[in-house]
Amino acid sequence: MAKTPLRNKASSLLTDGFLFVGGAMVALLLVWALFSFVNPNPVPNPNFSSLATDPKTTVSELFSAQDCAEDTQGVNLSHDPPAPTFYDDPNLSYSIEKPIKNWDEKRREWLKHHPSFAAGVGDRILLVSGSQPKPCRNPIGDHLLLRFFKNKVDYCRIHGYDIFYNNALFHPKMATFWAKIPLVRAAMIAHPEAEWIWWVDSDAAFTDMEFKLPLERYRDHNLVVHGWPHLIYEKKSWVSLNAGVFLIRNCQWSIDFMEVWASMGPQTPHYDAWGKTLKSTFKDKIFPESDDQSALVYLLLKEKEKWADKIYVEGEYYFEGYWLEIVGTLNNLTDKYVEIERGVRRLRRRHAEKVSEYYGELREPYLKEAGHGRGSWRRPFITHFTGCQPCSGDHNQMYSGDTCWNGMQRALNFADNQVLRSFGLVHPDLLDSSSVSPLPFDFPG
Ligand SMILES: *[C@@H]1O[C@H](CO)[C@@H](O)[C@H](O)[C@H]1NC(C)=O
Ligand SMILES: *[C@@H]1O[C@H](CO)[C@@H](O)[C@H](O)[C@H]1NC(C)=O
Ligand SMILES: *[C@@H]1O[C@H](CO)[C@@H](O)[C@H](O)[C@H]1NC(C)=O
Ligand SMILES: *[C@@H]1O[C@H](CO)[C@@H](O)[C@H](O)[C@H]1NC(C)=O
Ligand SMILES: [Mn+2]
Repeated sequence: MAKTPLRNKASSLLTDGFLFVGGAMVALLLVWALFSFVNPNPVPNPNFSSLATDPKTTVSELFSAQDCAEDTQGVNLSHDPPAPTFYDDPNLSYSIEKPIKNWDEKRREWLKHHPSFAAGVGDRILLVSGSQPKPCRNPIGDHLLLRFFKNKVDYCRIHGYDIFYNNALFHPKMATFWAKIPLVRAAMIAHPEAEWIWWVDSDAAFTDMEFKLPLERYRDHNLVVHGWPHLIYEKKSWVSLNAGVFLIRNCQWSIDFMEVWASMGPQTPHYDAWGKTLKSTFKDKIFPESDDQSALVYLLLKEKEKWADKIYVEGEYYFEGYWLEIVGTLNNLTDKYVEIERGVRRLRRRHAEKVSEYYGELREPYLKEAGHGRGSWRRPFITHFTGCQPCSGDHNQMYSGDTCWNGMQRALNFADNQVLRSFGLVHPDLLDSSSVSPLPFDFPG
């Protein structure tokens, strides 16, 4: 069943934006080409021979064997001492139906035995996503899911995050939107080295490859969702937040919270009763089944004292954003970013993909005026295709299939252009993923 998005102003204005894409990209290419002639400011040529005094030395010989035994994060992947940990306790279960106690202590104990993971543990993120075990009914559904998955892999590679994409049902009765809860819970146990599990729906795409979660802001919270407090507490709307993207801390609080959250799910004898309760609580909820999103809003409303102080309702930026209000702005955003780069030579410097975060930070001062979220000219962080149902094809009837399809193409190609740039390519037409052009680079004159 399709979830109805909150703001459904299907404006025909948005489709006008599509016409501008080709023009904008041509302009972008021209600007890049022109850069080579206009900026006289030289960056010193690197001395490649200074890499090694002996030019026959290979790069790997420059580094010790010990460096090579560690992965890029400096963690030891071949160390698991015999001292027992929670993994050796036969009573500990991955199942959402079996409670876990003292998880924080168990995690800490594991980290003690795996000291190479201790450094940086507070910021370590595992991104989790997934889709159904079977082929999609929509003939192009699997292609779309592949591109959405590729987009997540790109984002994670650029930021050094791990990713788990799942196609198995972790609880036979918890399908569709309930499937993520037992999966996230199992991911916590499988990844004690990760402080955060970041669930991102399969129909959501990163559209700002540089932006990083402001983890410092969430220091005192355990769950982060995108939403609007007045719609939760005053309007009592089931779409006052979106449960398709959330960040949850790997801790006992989260294990307990997910147990309560899951208790409204289809695996319980109370499922039908919860459906009625949720439908009567939220006047705008039209379908009778209990769903994960209404259940989450319900817990915020009815068990506020118990949970709300640890739940951060993020409304400042597109922690996830409704695609229909985003896709029409993407070509204008491209222009804005080109305009910034035109004035700042170091932002245009060719660089290794691995150091992309550095260039993201360099860009920040020039985005100060951009704002965040709706109406901003900053790249939206995550664009969520709520209601488009790429896999089944059963999109919400308030949009045409073409609107969904074109929107996904534009967002995915917009994101891909940020990735391909490190490989010297660009999609000149956001609506045509098969077209690519070489990206002219801007070398010092
Ligand atoms: C480049 O580095 C090598 C080795 O460090 C040095 O001998 C050489 O003089 C350098 N060349 C230039 C142009 O700086
Ligand atoms: C990783 O752990 C293994 C097994 O304990 C050990 O032999 C190896 O030296 C460790 N590697 C590093 C780089 O510390
Ligand atoms: C596992 O659970 C059983 C039954 O609840 C209990 O008797 C046993 O002591 C537990 N074992 C451990 C290692 O905690
Ligand atoms: C894009 O920019 C043009 C020119 O500044 C403006 O007229 C138009 O309204 C913008 N479109 C959107 C969707 O923001
Ligand atoms: Mn979704």
